[in-house]
Amino acid sequence: MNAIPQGAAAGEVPAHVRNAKLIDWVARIARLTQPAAIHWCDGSQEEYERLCQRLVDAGTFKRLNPQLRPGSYLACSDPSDVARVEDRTFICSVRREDAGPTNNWVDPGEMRQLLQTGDKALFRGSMRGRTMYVVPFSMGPLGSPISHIGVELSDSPYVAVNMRLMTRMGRPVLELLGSDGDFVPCVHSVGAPLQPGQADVPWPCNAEQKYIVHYPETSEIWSYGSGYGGNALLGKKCFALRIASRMGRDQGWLAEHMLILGVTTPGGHKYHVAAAFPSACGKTNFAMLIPPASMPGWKITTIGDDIAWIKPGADGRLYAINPEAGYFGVAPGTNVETNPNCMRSLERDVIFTNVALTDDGDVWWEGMGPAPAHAIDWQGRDWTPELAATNGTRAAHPNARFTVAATNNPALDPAWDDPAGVAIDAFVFGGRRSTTVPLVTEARNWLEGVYMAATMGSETTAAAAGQQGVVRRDPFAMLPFCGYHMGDYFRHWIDMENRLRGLGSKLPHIFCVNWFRKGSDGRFVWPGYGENARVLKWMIERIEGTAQGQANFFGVSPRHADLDWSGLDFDAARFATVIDSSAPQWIEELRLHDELFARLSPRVPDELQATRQALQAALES
Ligand code: SAT
Ligand code: MN
Repeated sequence: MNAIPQGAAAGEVPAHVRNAKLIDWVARIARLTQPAAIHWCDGSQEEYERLCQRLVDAGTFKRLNPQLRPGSYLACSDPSDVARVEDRTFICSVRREDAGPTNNWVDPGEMRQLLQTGDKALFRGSMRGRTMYVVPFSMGPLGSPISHIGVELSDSPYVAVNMRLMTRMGRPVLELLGSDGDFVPCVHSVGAPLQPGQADVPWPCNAEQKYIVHYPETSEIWSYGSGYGGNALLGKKCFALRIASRMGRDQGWLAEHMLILGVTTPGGHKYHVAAAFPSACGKTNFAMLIPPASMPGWKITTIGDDIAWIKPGADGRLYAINPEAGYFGVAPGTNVETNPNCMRSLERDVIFTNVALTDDGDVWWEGMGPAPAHAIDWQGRDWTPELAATNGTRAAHPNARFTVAATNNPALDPAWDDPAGVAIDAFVFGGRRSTTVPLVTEARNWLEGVYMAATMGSETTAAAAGQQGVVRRDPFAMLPFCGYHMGDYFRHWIDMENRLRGLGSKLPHIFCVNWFRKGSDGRFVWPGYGENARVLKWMIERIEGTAQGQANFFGVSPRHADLDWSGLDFDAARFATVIDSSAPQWIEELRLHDELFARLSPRVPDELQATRQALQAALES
């Protein structure tokens, strides 16, 4: 056995690391996983470049043409490791009921046996032949009262460089941690130890076994077998949503799957909107949206594109930070029309994963623009438009991603890194629904808004492994990300109303949107993207008390005349097809709400059951 003696692991600790708990934990994980070396990340540019070069040498990265895409790389993953694996994701709370029926649960003792303590535990020796990177990171602005620190130990240099773009990472975090600061421990292994002399592959992972494991009571994360996205960048979904949602419930705050944007009106008033959509439903596009030319004076700025941590302030308003410092967005479909700010963000210093490589050393994906005559697809094969037309081969994987620092975004909000956060004026909830759900509806009160969010449905996308395009209930867009019982999560949201009212505050407005209604021809009716600014404008004017709407059996929606149509040809008849609520469809929809509530029973708050009954009565009358 080439076990690392305790002294060796401890001996590699840089002098500036003073946190005893951290030093001890790193030594313990090194004894368990047996890496060949330990690298403490300092987060510097020099280190980033050195690790990227190591990835180039290993064949994981291809350096892109520095004239066309300076400082950028392409990684192509193993075809078996391309998305989050929800069926391999576990919430190991002490009691099964606390994980709830929407999470996979295994007894924590049993899981620890399987991963850590048993003779054949998966992490035992799992880093042999590899370097273990110690990645200290802050989720949120350094030192913010809303932020938290984590440390990820990973045997993947791809993870280390991605974490540098996605979080505030390195030495400043260790300084903040000091000698006795607390952190969330995150252990990640690709699960592909190397025997002496064994050659590595470009994308090591474990095709047989994957475990994405959370212990919510002790705030620990253990991830095994995958190197992709949310499975491996543990600050993101694992910490900032699953672990943090549980921390927020216990401590009185919210960890949400929401973008945060700033809207400045022509009158110079600034509002902040937090919006929840499931993965790959356009959160990044919405967060970077440019209003159409016909809306002069309106300006939208990005605070975050995926996750929000939100805390009540002493004034009773909700203050939000983006815990992340970069974007891990879907590349396919992104172009100068759908998201010009994003395309500008991607001009340099980007890590692309699973897009195609063009012959001039640049990247391409479906929906980016004119196809190249020839490219190498994400699986390393020749690709031409002719081949694609004959056998449907995709150049980029549908869940292909870019990783880029937030500071690349030309629309970045000046307050994006403000430790105080921004005060939220509105929540928006949206799913991908080809029928039933109107373009926009405002909830008449907090409870109605919570009901809308709790019963949200969405058609599944390529962000998660599994069947695509089927409607599933995705409450608050948190179905795969809530670290505790979904019914208790609804209760936490309902209770927030009294907490805020007690502090004497005006509550944020709540809206429900659906950009994805389809016509009888199967095509999207609403143009979406930049035109969504019209809907946003209506929301802001509702907050200001100037816009009109019409009460439905459920909330308030605009009539055609209530929206600003200047510069867009979208007549009342077409509008009707995106705003209407068809009674037969809603009767079916309410039945699906019942199914969700039955699944979560007995922990569904009575208030939501009562709202459900009231909706039925209103629909029938
Ligand atoms: O792979 S991730 O979980 O980071 C992306 C997503 O699902 O939104
Ligand atoms: Mn997401």
